[in-house]
Amino acid sequence: MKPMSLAALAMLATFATPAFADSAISISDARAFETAPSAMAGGGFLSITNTGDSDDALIAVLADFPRVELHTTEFEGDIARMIHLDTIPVPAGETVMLEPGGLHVMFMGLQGNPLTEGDAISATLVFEQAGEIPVTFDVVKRDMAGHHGHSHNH
Ligand SMILES: [Cu+2]
Repeated sequence: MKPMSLAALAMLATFATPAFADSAISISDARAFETAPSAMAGGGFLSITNTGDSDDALIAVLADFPRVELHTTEFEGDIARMIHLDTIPVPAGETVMLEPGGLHVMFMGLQGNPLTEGDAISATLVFEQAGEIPVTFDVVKRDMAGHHGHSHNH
């Protein structure tokens, strides 16, 4: 195959895909709970949809806090315990919900800088395949963030 044909192929590929199609990952409902003034950490929640054909995983969240971790919640009876995860898998064709009582992003080291309703937290999600995706977590009141019936696929 001549180099020209390769270039033509590359162009075809470019035209066949809409902008941002690099990423098979789409994000919605990014929000965080407001926290008490003395809180050391706050939870971030969002929906991650993998519209692609290959599995991906959220491997890190970068934000302007001393530490940001991925957590899940396990219940032993009524006691909720948070467990640190290295990755959150997002299988091909699936939506993974990070929501209260389950998976979440933990913004840590707040010490005296609580999350306040109306704030917006700029963050970068890092995926194994899709790479870095910027996201803004809107800080909302706890009861709004806990809303059910919000968890449908759009
Ligand atoms: Cu946590």
